[in-house]
Amino acid sequence: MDYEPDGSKAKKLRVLIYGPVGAGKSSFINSVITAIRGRSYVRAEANNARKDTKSFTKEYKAHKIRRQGGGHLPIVFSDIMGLEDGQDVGVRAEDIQLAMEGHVKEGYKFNPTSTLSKNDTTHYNPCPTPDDQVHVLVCLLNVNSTEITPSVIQKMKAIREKARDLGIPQIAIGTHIDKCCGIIEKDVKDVYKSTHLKKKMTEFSSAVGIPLNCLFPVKNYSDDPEPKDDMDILILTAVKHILNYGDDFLDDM
Ligand SMILES: Nc1nc2c(ncn2[C@@H]2O[C@H](COP(=O)(O)OP(=O)(O)O)[C@@H](O)[C@H]2O)c(=O)[nH]1
Ligand SMILES: [Mg+2]
Repeated sequence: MDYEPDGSKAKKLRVLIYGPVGAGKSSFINSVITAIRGRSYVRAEANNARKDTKSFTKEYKAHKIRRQGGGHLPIVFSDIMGLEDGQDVGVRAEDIQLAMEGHVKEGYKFNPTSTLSKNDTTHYNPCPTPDDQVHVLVCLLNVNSTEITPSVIQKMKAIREKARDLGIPQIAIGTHIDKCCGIIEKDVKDVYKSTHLKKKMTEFSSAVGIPLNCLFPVKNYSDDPEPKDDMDILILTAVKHILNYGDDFLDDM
């Protein structure tokens, strides 16, 4: 993959992924790396304890993608601790805002009960450069999670509004489409034939306030890590839109 952001603005495109616990954020990052590199990849720790509702990814970490010929692609994906239902649990919307502005240094462990303080000089970056700042915000949801609780919706709304104020483009990705209906479970190629998925995506769109044309269905690599073209197409379609939106944002910077 040859991608270069506008180097006069930023050396790499920074993509921030947020969403509820278990939505498939870590799996999505692994899936992108698998699709780009053409071989299975497991690094961003995906949590296999399906009943677990507590967030597994706690540290703010940027995942780089190694280039075939050496070095890294100029894109980094940050996966953050999941949004959880209720006060003082999961990542705080305020911390996601700080991350978008580039104030959160890598390695910071999100604290559900308090927002990163300016006085925490080890983790707070007082003067973020355009490289530290987030260029695309990605909202990730399991398309089958019918009830997103009002408190999670509220947190997502706060994040979206902050991104809008900062002019950061936003897209949404619907995961677990294979568990949504038998047609897709049998063959991911038939993703656009499923009226059930269409209904789910429409509900998702209105729940998070992101238009349908900015919402992409994906089946993550989870049980079977072997690369497959039909899965890669959906994953890379989402990536292509992320890059396009990121470029538009850099243009406007
Ligand atoms: N069937 C299926 N399982 C998925 C998909 N995406 C993620 N998973 C599984 O869902 C669980 C939670 O995923 P994870 O990436 O840890 O979610 P996170 O909390 O958002 O980082 C794991 O068991 C994954 O293997 C998907 O598209 N389809
Ligand atoms: Mg995770």
